[in-house]
This record gives sequence, C-alpha cells and structure tokens, in this order.
Amino acid sequence: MVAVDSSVTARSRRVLDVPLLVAQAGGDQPALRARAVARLISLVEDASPALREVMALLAPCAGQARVIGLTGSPGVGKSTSTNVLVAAYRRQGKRVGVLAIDPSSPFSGGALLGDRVRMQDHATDDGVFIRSMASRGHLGGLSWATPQAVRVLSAAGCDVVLVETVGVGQAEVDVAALADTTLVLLAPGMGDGIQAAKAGILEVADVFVVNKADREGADTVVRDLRHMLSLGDRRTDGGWRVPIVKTVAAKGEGADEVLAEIERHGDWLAGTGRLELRRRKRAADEVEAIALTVLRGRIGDLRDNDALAGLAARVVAGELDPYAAADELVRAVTMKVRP
Ligand SMILES: Nc1nc2c(ncn2[C@@H]2O[C@H](COP(=O)(O)OP(=O)(O)OP(=O)(O)O)[C@@H](O)[C@H]2O)c(=O)[nH]1
Ligand SMILES: [Mg+2]
Repeated sequence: MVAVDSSVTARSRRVLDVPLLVAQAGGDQPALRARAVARLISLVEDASPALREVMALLAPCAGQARVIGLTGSPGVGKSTSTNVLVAAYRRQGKRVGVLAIDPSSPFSGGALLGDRVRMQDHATDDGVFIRSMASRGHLGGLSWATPQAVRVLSAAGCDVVLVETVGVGQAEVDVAALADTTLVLLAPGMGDGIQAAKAGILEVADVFVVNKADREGADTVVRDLRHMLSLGDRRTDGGWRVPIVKTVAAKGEGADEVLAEIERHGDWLAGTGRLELRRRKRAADEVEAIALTVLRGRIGDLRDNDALAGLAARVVAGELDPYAAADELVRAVTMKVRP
C-alpha cells in the first residue's frame, strides 16, 4: 500500500511505501537498512499519520531488544559511556541501537552534534544505528516516541538499544519508565550526591555509575551514594541491591563491570517476572498516550463544529448541569455521535 504523508516537513512529503521501508529495515542490505531505519525514526519523530501502518507492521518485532537507559546531569559522561558500551556490545557480536533523546527542547540542539562527534567511532559500522531524536511532534513526549523508535530498531535486528537522556527534572524518571535497566551516571565535583537525593534518582537507578573516577572525589561520591542507599528501603525491594560501579569512560575503564551489572540485572528482572511487568507498564503508558491524543483530537473536532458550544449554551441556560453536559461530550467523543 502506498500512503501519502500529509506532514508538513519536506522529507515526509515524498510518497511513502511503508511495507517496503519496513521490509528494508529488517532486510540484509546494510545501506538500505540504515536508510530505512532513519526514515522510519523520522516518521516517529514527526508523529506522522503513517505511523499507524508502520506500527501495525512492526508489532511482531516488539520486545526483542534489551532497552538500557543512561541518564545523569549534563556533561557527566553519558555519551562517552554510551560509546564505550556500544564498542563492548559490538565485541560480543551484538547489533546495537543508540537513541540520544532531548526531552527538554523541541529541536535537536548543539549538544547532539557533540554526541555525533563522540560516536563517530561507530559511524562506518553497519551493526550500529545512532540516532538523535527530539520528541517535538508528540503530545505524549518520550513515553510515546521512544517505544516506537525502539520497535523500529528491534525490527532492524538490534539486540540492545541504549537510550541517552539528559537528567533534567522529570526526565530521568521518564527514561527509567522506558528502559528495562536504567543506569544513573554521577561524577565527582558536580554536587551530584545532593542532586541525586533531590531528584529522586535513588528510586530510578538500577545501576549507579560513578564516572570520571580519574578525578578527585570519586570515592566520596561512592561513599555518599552508599550511605543514601542504606537509608532508603530500595535495597530490600524484591532483592535487587543497586550496585555502584566506578568508571573512567574516557579511557574505557570499568565498561566490563557495567556490562556485567546490566547482565545481572537483566537476569534478575527475567527471573522475578519483573521484565514482563515493566514492559506491560510501558505498553500501558504508550496506549494511554495514544488514546488520549485521539480523544483530544475528537474533542477538538466537536469544538470546531459547535457541538461543544451547543452544550455550553444549554449549561448557561440552566437546561443541563455541567456533569451531564460532560457525559454527553464523552459519549459523543467515544461513540462518534453528535450531542
Ligand atoms: N576526566 C574524565 N573526563 C571524562 C570522562 N568521561 C567523559 N569525560 C569528558 O566529559 C565531557 C562530557 O562528556 P559527555 O560524554 O559528552 O557527557 P554527556 O553526559 O553525554 O553530556 P551531555 O549530553 O551534554 O549531557 C567530555 O569532555 C568528555 O571527554 C572520564 O571518565 N574522565
Ligand atoms: Mg551526551
């Protein structure tokens, strides 16, 4: 089927052959595969109407890739660590996807340019897909765009998807909800110990990585973290004791240990049934975000065709109370009938 995308951007104004793109993304021709993956993730980024068809075709690929979140303050070493982890997974022969997500700005900013430079080690490796993504088109933001992009990368045969997000405010909590395993990065000299407590980072971390261990103060960060962990009840939560790993990402030191902890956490998740639970919770968030967007759209339609205005007039005239009017609106929206 050939669908024409009505999105305003030039790149998606071209005629789309969705089944062909999906087939190419899962195919064995590296150049076509890379291009198809890029194209499909652009559709995700733009919240294209073609996504309905894309996601229907990708449904069987869901849940194949291990999703690993990396979060932490700006400059803590997320991209450098991602780069090191990609290399380690490649040595294991795994295909890897990287999503660098900027949740705070609606457009890809300068920082992502830096990421591209840092990740250019892998630029010519056809077993690695690297993509910066802004969630500008999505009302559901990260909770929606990321699982869709992960599905695209799964279809392209990725065993692992690394999701890098800057930990600002709510973002690290969001990334934790999206990942199977969340790494929270800290570094000495950034006041991170105190920040961690403030931002609720303790609750979201499955593994703490204290990066820049070549700098003074790394042991203090580890000690502070250990102290904070001992105060919380997280240690007893189902038996997962959050490990703390020291790394020097700039020199690739500590990567094997991080990998081992990710592996161990994965085994624990699978063994306790929590992997399935996390993924169901994630799917529920995604479905809810899509449903709310559909409903919001339909309520908007009713606004446009004066149906809502009619209900409002009856409320003002005392013919209807606002609850009854809202019930009528909900009925109209879900049954697609005119109130
Ligand atoms: N000394 C030292 N510097 C490091 C280490 N790891 C990363 N850096 C440096 O720290 C700076 C920031 O690293 P990035 O990997 O870009 O950090 P980031 O967390 O991705 O940054 P944003 O994406 O901007 O939030 C770079 O100049 C790195 O070279 C390390 O282990 N030791
Ligand atoms: Mg970065």
